Amino acid sequence: MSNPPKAGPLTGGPPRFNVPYRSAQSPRAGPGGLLMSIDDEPVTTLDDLRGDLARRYKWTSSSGASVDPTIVDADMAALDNDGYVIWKNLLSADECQHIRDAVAPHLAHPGRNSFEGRRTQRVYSVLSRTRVCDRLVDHPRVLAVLDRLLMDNYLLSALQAINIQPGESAQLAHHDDGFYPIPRPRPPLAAATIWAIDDFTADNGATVLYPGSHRWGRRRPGADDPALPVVMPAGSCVFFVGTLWHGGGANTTAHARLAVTAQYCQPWLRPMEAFTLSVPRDIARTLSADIRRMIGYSIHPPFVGAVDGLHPQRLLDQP
Ligand SMILES: O=C(O)CCC(=O)C(=O)O
Repeated sequence: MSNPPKAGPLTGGPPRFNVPYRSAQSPRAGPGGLLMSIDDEPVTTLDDLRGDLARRYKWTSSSGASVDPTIVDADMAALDNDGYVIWKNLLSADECQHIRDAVAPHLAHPGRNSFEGRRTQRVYSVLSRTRVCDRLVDHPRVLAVLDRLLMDNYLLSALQAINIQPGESAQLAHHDDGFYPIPRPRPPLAAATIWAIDDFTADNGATVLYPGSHRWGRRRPGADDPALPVVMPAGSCVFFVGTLWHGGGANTTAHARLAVTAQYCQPWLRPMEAFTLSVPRDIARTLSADIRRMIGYSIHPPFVGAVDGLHPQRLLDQP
């Protein structure tokens, strides 16, 4: 898979924005009140707008940097080849139980259509309800791959618990970045994790993947395309690129199948869930730096995501 270029979309032509930096023509006060010379002007070409202009909120590396690069190389090779990678047993049995206990009170009505699942319960806005899924969202193994797959300051697009109940039929196959109207084939604009909180079996609703389908052009899965149910024990995670065709499986057993899915997208796209609206600021202040950055307290250079011309993190610094 060819990674999207790590450059911004500003590629030539005159700027159509008012750059909120003072004129390069006159000296100006820099950090500590020192006068800065014209040589310190950070923006003299459009290429300069692709970098980190923040003076106060510098980029920090994600916790994915803690993962051995050779492990990430192998994950990237699997994603390139198959479109997915499975990581077994990342969560303990206790962690899965905590997630079950925290999610259970919110499992209410079934889905409103066959895509959500008429016999499937979904919990949205998970970040505003419980902290038990945070470790899934910012798991270093996930971030290490996202750090290579997407551009800096990629965003969390969705976080849901999905409980597929007995009698549910297979979900319509789809790919998760399909609602962005950019034709295929193309690099992924997004990526997804699905965490098994219960064991995933071939007949209890395990996610069904179409290996290699991330490379397809306009075609959809047909009856002859090999489909792979992601059979994995509770605590495991399947990571796949946004171009991979997949769907929730049918549950023909007598027991529900609980999963948590966290989805991520390029920093210049609109996420599925509006986390800056759904997560109150006093909760946002308690989140990890990785999650804060991914729910929108970050900038896609030079200005995407700004609040009143400033870095959105400033909102969390105010009382
Ligand atoms: O629950 C699953 O296994 C997959 C669900 C899914 O792909 C979706 O709802 O977009």
